[in-house]
Amino acid sequence: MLTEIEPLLAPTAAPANSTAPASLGAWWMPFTANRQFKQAPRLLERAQGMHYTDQHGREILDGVAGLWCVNAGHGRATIVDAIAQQARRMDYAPPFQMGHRLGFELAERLVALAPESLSHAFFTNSGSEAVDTALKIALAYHRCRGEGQRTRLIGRERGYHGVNFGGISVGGMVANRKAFGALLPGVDHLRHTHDPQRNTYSVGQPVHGAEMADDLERLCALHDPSTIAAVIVEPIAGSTGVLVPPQGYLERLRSICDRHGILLIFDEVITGFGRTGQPFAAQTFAVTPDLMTLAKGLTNGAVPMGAVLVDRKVHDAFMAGPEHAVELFHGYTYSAHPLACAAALATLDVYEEERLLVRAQQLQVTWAEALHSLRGEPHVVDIRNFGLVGAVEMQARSDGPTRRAYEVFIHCFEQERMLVRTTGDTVALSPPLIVSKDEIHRLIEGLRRALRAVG
Ligand code: PXG
Repeated sequence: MLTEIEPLLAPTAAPANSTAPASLGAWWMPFTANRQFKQAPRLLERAQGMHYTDQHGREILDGVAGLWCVNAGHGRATIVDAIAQQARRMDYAPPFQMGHRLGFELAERLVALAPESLSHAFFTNSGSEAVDTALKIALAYHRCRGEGQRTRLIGRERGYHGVNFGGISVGGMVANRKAFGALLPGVDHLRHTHDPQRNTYSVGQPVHGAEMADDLERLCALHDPSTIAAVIVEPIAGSTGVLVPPQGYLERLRSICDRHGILLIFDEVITGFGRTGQPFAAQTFAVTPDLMTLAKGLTNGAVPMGAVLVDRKVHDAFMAGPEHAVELFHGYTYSAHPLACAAALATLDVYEEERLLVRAQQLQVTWAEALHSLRGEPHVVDIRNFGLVGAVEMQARSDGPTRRAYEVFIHCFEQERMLVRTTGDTVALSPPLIVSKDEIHRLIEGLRRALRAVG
């Protein structure tokens, strides 16, 4: 049933130079209501700076950095040039028993940016692959050390770790799991950290809830810690609607892992590359994981790429066998793809030259004040923020969860000409880190009007 949103959807006539496709039939689109979308498609044609241009030539303010990835803004000339030049110089290089300069340079740059103990980088092509790679490294690490009985993986309710089998097994978003069978065996989940009774409208980290990390002790007691290989969490849970860790929570998780010899994996696919005011959330929260997964902002979204950063002791444990032996039977045809490496190196240059990885520190007060000014607007039941990420949670409407949020999304796009992201009945915002204070206010005022407009 589309009736209540039809008036918002009426598309303006396509201009003569529109490149709208002849048919929308064959592309089975990801995480999309395909039939609904194809009745009234939203097509993007160009992107520059803080804006997309849609098929009608309308400028759309990007409130979510594409999909949490275009941290330096769109169409950065140096990134585009680096990709083009690399495509001409060498289109592809096999990464198995061969290498190329950019892969080594990028790995060095990444480990230099990360907490000191993370000394090596393994390249993948997406966040989902980075997660499955990290889980495999964790399992293989314990086996290398003669602790092959450590086979259990612990995730967290409401966690999102991509869509591959490992990632959905440790993930805790029900819709992403329930259709896909029994998933990996030997997985368990910590309770999530959302606590609306105590923490609604927290500005930054909620005060209450460090003790929720003790749920890991419960799982250790249940399974025996000697069977647990790793715990994976997002420092700030993104996809589920921006859940900021309670003060002291990550520290406590770290110390419980240390006590029991369990590896701690931070999935920084969203929180990496400046979203929290430091290069990585591990630095912002001063808690260092043993493995860290990255993607998205790594190439500013320009070429698919992911990575796992690995603690030195974990890496070195693999290096004990004979030198002619492959240490890790894992990798992808496109690991360290030259175009992705070129894009990532140019992206890191932009981040550094424009000090974008710490820019959220300067903007976070403006951001928090603007977001929390939505308190009291219709439907709003909670507001959460950290660095340059934010979420406005709405009451679900009686005709079903997600319907109101979808209408807000459509209203923002069609009337306010801005792109936001919704999950459940939460609107999430994570603008490119180049966002100006004026653009922050535009986003918030657009969202305010949308909240007032929807039923
Ligand atoms: N881990 C985390 C923490 C993520 O947010 C992935 C892994 C998977 O990355 P790839 O590159 O395989 O998509 C993600 C991806 C949303 C949304 O709900 C978030 C993501 C992807 C798509 C939609 O806004 N995050």
